[in-house]
Amino acid sequence: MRERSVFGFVAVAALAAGLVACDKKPEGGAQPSATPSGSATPTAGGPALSGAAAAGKTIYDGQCQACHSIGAGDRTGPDLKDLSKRRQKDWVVKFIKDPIAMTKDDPVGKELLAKYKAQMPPLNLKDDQIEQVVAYIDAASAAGGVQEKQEAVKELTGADFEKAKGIYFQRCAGCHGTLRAGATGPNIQPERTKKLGTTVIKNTLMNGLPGGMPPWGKIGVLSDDEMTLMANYVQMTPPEPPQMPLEKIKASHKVLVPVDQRVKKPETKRKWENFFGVILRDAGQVAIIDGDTKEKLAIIETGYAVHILRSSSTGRYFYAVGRDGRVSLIDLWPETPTLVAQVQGCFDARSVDGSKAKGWEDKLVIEGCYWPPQYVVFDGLSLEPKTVQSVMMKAIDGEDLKENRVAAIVASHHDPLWVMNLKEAGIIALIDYSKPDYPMVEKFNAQRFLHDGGWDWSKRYVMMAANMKNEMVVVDVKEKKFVTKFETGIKPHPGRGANWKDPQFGWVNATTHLGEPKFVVYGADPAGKPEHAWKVVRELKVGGPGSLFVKTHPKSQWVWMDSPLANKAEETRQICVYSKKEAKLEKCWTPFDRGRTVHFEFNKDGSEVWVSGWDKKGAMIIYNDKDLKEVKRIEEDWMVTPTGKFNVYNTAHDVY
Ligand code: DHE
Repeated sequence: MRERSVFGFVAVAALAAGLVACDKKPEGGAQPSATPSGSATPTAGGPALSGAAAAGKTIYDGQCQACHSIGAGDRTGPDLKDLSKRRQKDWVVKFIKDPIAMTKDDPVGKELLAKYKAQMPPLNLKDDQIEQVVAYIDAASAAGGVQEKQEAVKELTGADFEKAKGIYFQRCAGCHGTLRAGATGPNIQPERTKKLGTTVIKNTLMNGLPGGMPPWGKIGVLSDDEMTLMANYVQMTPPEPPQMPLEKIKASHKVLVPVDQRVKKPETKRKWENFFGVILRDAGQVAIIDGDTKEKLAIIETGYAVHILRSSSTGRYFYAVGRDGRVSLIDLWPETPTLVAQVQGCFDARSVDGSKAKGWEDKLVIEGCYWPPQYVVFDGLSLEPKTVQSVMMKAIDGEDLKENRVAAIVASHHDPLWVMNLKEAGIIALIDYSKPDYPMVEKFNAQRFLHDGGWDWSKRYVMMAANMKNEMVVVDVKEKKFVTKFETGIKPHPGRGANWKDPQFGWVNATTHLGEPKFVVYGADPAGKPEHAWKVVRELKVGGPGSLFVKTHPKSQWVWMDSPLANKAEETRQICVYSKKEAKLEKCWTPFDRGRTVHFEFNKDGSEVWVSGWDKKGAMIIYNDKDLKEVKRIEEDWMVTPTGKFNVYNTAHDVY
């Protein structure tokens, strides 16, 4: 495997994006089969094929096989053997064309969704390709089904085991969980993976899946040997991951510039509130760039795969958190921005934020861990560890959890509170940092598999995505009350979201989706337009699927959106903008000829938008927000895999 490859993430949806298709009762009775079904014994490897059926097999193996079998029993979706016997051809075609509409509106579709509890994603197949897939299913059914080759699981040991463990951590754990119980991607514990078998798993690793699982083989991240290794590894029992108690966290703590040796006021003459921190993911660095002059001011060695940056309340410091659980504190006031402290609170983390309430500015920092299941609070100026608190608890549906990851954390601007998403549990918690030991003081039963989100325009309500449940959840942080949850589409992924005033619906917020090409606007104005609050008010088909981020600024007339995880290469590089005033898509374009484009950030005055060209030979592409014309492209050697970028002022004040 190439270490730290550009497509490091994203195992979203993974081993089963979940075809929910055909079950027993047809709408309108049993149908004559296009090809008579044959013997009861499935054919090893499948029947001899030609023409449409042969072409259909290629599509089936790449896009359907991880969730369906033909004669080997139900998987995430139903066994498709004899599909044409129990369903009208028209119905099957309609279902494959638009599985989302069918599971929403069609009575059989609804029944299937209820039974399999997994939404089949759109495959974006053309009519002739759908014909080919159906021809293959018919031919395979006629031959008695397909018994996929079952190779014995190779028990890995020594260096092979360690290598597979490392690949799992880098590529898979984010979506499937450290213990593989599933979250953004499905469960891939041995009970399930052994049923899929080595061949099917390898196929999925090679081709990805339409719901967001990246094609690791096709994009060159995993070699054939590595895919074999991983296919075996995920059929073995997951290893027990290590713990990270307070003593160990303390042992990792380093102060590089003691607090009393730091400058007392900004030494730099630059407008530091318009600095940008740019994550250079695979270089393990963060670049600090002057947003006015576009000059690089410093490259900070932060360590492996920084995920996000947040600004301290005053904006003086950037906090960086890496996938390795390391938190770095970067001081922006010296002439050259400087790394002043570092600490490791976990082995795997995605979130960090500071204390933003009046009287608490820059005093504390919280880190949310993916593994171990805990949060850690540090001193805001030295990163000295103060407490570590476990987040192990039951899920809202009563399930006993072995893993409960801390996803997004946002800091209240009004009260000494952090809002924390507890992913597996489905709980949004409030942490009161004015109390000794920084306890969880409220726990709202929200929805399972919480991920990202942010504030409404007034910073009273948080809106968080429960992306595997296709819902947004709303909490009133001022009144400390759960408000509601509502469906938006397949796997909403708003980033921190986008707030603006819609001409008809008052204050609104929005998200795009990982699992379907859909931009959704929902009311967020319970005082001014209560009838629309927390309801979807507009929907648009855009770009991908595979969108990760939306972004706007109070001065902008647009909402920007990306689709870096789309199925088609050109869509992974596409940017689209939506007009707030016209309430329609203004335009989409492809600014980059390689890699993907991802994530947006405005400069302080809202006149420019920065977009990452996410590639080993990366670029920062900067647009004038008024006319959407490119003003600058930073394409230096050091611009390695830029992902998130954060403007000091906008991040400190949560402007989005
Ligand atoms: Fe992220 C935010 C988790 C993949 C870039 N990402 C977040 C947050 C979480 C999260 C919980 C919210 C943090 C907060 O607000 O406190 N991300 C995960 C994953 O679990 C996932 C799906 C898989 C993984 O293994 O990490 C994942 N994320 C990615 C990527 O592949 C991206 C594009 C590049 C990368 O770093 O690997 C990526 N995530 C980002 C960015 C943000 C983010 C840029 C911050 C957005 C913002 O504007 O605040």
